[in-house]
Amino acid sequence: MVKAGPATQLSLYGTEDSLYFWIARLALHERGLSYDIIEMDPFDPPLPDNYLALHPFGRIPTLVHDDFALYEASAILRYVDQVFDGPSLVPADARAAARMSQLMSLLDDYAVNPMIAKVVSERLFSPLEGEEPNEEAIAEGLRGADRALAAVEAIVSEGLILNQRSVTLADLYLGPFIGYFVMPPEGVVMLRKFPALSRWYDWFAARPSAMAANPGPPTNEDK
Ligand SMILES: N[C@@H](CCC(=O)N[C@@H](CS)C(=O)NCC(=O)O)C(=O)O
Repeated sequence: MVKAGPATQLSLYGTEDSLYFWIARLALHERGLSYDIIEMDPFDPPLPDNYLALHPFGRIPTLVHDDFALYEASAILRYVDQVFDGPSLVPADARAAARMSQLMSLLDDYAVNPMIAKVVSERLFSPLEGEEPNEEAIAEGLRGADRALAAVEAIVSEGLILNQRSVTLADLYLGPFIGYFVMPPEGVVMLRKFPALSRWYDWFAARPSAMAANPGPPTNEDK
């Protein structure tokens, strides 16, 4: 295990207004690591060839630790957990560990599109581009979000993970999804339907790593 210091260099490529960049930053803050942010905006192409050499799909984030480059947020979280000092972020219990993997995968597959690509992008990011939010997309996103959050509520209620006792990769993954989702008012209203998840989020959002990594609502100045 190592602590990032003079002998070890950590850089995170990405841009602040990004879900997966926020997730990766959370892991670094959770471990109390110092790191450089190298600004890379995938929504402002073309990306430089030296970045595409690190991430052939041209997305963010990418973590570079000394001579080791790694993309995919879930892989970054697992790497940071294993390499840097701190309490394990993967449960020892097989069922809790499996539930954690399930949660991360369900968020990627069933929550990004409705919650982030539809509700958050349309309500928060489109106006910054001078575009009217697509209300139909938002309504469809809210229906999908309801279904995804009901599944998350069941997992929180079960208590194997997201139980406010120990932090796992599931907490670090879920936090930014909910953090973005409650930036528009529709998200705040919907979250209230899910009491266990709401209690978890109140606890999570007050943790120092969550507060340090939260980019806040996007503004025109970020553009
Ligand atoms: N599976 C990837 C997803 C990364 C991703 O989609 N990042 C977004 C920003 S949150 C991105 O780079 N989008 C640019 C694009 O879609 O072209 C991961 O876990 O890192």
